[in-house]
Formats: sequence, structure tokens, C-alpha cells
Amino acid sequence: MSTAREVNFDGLIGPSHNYGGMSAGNLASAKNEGDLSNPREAALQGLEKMRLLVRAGFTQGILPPLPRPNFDLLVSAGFGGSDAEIIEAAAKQAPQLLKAAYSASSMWAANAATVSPSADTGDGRLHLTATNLSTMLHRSTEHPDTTATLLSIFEDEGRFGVHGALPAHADFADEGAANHVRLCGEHGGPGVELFVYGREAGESTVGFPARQTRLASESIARAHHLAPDHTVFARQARAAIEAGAFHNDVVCVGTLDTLFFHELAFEDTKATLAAVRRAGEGRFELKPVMVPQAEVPVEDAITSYLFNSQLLQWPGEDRLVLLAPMETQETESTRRFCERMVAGNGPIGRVQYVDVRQSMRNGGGPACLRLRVVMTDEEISSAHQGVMLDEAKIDALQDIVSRTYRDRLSPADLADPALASECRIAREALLEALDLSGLI
Ligand code: SUG
Repeated sequence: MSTAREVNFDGLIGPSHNYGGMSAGNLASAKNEGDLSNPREAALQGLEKMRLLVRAGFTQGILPPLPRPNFDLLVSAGFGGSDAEIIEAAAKQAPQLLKAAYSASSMWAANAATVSPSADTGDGRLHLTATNLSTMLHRSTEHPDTTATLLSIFEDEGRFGVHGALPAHADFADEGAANHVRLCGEHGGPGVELFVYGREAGESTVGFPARQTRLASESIARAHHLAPDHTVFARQARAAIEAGAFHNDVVCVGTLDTLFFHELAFEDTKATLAAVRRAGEGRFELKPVMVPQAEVPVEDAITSYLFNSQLLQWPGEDRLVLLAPMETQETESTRRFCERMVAGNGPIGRVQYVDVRQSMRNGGGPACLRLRVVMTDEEISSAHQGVMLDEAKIDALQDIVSRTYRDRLSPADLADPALASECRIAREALLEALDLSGLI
């Protein structure tokens, strides 16, 4: 078994971060629509979370923001002329589209790709499939730039298989790692990949959208050469989606042998756990930690984002650490649950709270902000080093953010053509700092 560790690649929050109210079924996004955002504070909060992990001894990577506004989207909709003319016309005639073109949603890196570490794949390479995010217009345009970013970081084809997004059709709706959990005994050993989908291809559902199909999950498992005996497909509970769990990672997180989830997360909890146990036989003994509805109502789980936490094997600690948003501490039922949980002798021994409020107000907690990539030492050294962080690089990025990002932005400000050049200047400086100028 090779040694490997979990590397978190966080999405760096971009200069156009705003509250567009664009994600039906995401209660925070709907609630905060039109509010003033603070892109500078948002990016600094994200970078401080990364700093915390770097200081603790984790290997931490970063994904740069995508080019915004997305002029390709506006041109596809028939707008033309200079940049300023396009923006002015779109602001008047199609403000919703301008909002979509400006969305900073690539910050939620858990939706950038689905990742299978080399220990699980038939060809011994680490596979990443960019996510089509086809359900929401503002997210459906991320994947060409995301694929380009992934190719720049995971360039070595002998070690990495980067796949473009699945077809952009409702039958292939895919939201990436947010609906995928990898369980194992040790990061470097073979594991079980659990894919969670909300509907079958061709099935129409009423109410909030189910953003992942079983067909999409199965297609990715095939492309990644996963062994069917060690791969599980489970259906997300309709009740969870209706309560606002638009991704499985709003009600479930897992790492190593531990699966931490809400009672209402899966359509059939018993069958899901039995399938994971079967798939993991001889590899690890599953430790399920189920949070009962009677202790934490699913509504509290969603407003507090208890499960949208990073579950980490913290250097020097025996039990896992849950890196949870402050909102989990501020919600009585979840704070109490966490206190009881760490006082017991289960697999999660500590909860640490972080401030990512700017992202949280659009429905993105600590877990949404990172893409987990389990990597061997050789894989880490053959990946692009410019995106691997130390504190000096975090300082440099914070410097750029403080110099180039606005500290207030309302959806109406998107009509200001000056914002487009500010976004370009900021992104170019960030790419340069990450030695990714080829993406300009
Ligand atoms: O896709 N919010 C994102 C939040 C994604 C959270 N990711 C995970 N759970 N992994 C979404 O709904 C809101 C944007 C706006 O309304 O301006 C938004 O896209």
C-alpha cells in the first residue's frame, strides 16, 4: 500500500462574489438575494481557513477564480460590441443573464470535479471528471474553464486522467464531489466510492431540483475504472432535497472509515449502510455516525450546515476533527449535538469552528469550498507546484485580494463596466502569483 494523504484544493473566492439568488432549492441563496456582499472579506475568510490547515501541517492547494464576467455566455445570448457595450446592454435587457455571467460560484470547489484516487482505479491513475453543473444556468458555464485549470494542475497523463464534463443534458446532471464520498482504511489503501444521486435519468421530480442522476454517477465510475464490487450508488432522500439539501454534502460527510450523516440523508439508510459494508469487506470496518432527526431536525442541519464540514485526520490527534462553520456553534441543537458527540468515544473527537460567513450566505460551507484529492507523494510532486500553499503564498494572495477586490457589491453594481476590468486585473495578478499565467 502506498502512503497517500488528502490534499484539499480550495476555490479562491473571486472579485465578483455577490448574492444573486440564483439557486432554486438552496435556501440561503434565496434568502440573501440582493443583499450587499463583501468580496474582499469573502476571499480573506477563505484564505484564513486555508492558513489554518497549512499551520496544522496539512498539504493545501488552491484553485483560482474563473474569468468573470463570462463574455462567452453574453455573446451566445446575442450581445455584441465592446466589453462595456455588452455589459450595458445586458444590464438593461437581461439583468438575470448578467448576474449569471458574473457569478463567482466556482469558489465551491466541491462541485468542480469528481475525484477517484489512484488506489481505487483499474489503471492506477488518479482520475478527475470536471462537473457539468447542468441544472443551474450560472453554474453550467463553469466547466470549460474548470477543465483547463485541472489540466494545468494535473498535467502528467501518466499519473492523472482529467476528463471533460458529461453531456450537458438533464439525464447527465452532475454536481461532482458534493455527491460523492470515499471511504477506506487508510488514504493510500483501496477504498469504497459512494455516489449519491437524486433521480434516475428521464425521471421528472416535483419540487426542488435533484441535481444528480444515477446515470451521471455511473458514467463517472466507468470512466474512472472503478471496480463495481467496491462502488455503491445510493439515492438521496427526496425529503432531504425538499428540506433544502440540494447536494448530499449538506447532510453527509465521510472520510477514512467514518460516515457522518443525518437520519434523513438517504432514501434507504439501512440498505445504503449494508451496501457500503459489503463493498468495504476486507478493506475497512465502517463506522457510521447517524444524527437522529429527534436530536437535530433536518431544518437545523441545513441552516447550521453541521454536515458541510471538513472531516479531517488532524496531525497529532487520535480522533477525527470536524471543521465546522460558526453557524453550527450558533444553532442550539447542532452545538449541543457536537458537545455530546465529542464527549463520547466515537470516531469524531473535536469540533473546530471557522468563519466563512460570506460564502455561507450563498449556501457554501467549509466542505463546499474544497475539492479533496487523495494523492501519493509522487503525485503531489508531479502536480503543478504553483498552486500548493505555504503561509508566504497565502500572504501574497491576501495582499492581492486586499489591493484589488471591492469591499461591497450589490447586484446593481454588476452594470458598472469598471467592475469587469477590476475582475480581470485581480485574476491576472492571482494567476501570476500561482504561476498559472498560461490560463490568462
Ligand atoms: O450551487 N450557490 C451554490 C452553493 C454550492 C454549495 N456547494 C456544495 N454544497 N458542495 C449552489 O447552489 C448561489 C449563487 C447565487 O445565488 O448568487 C450558488 O450558486
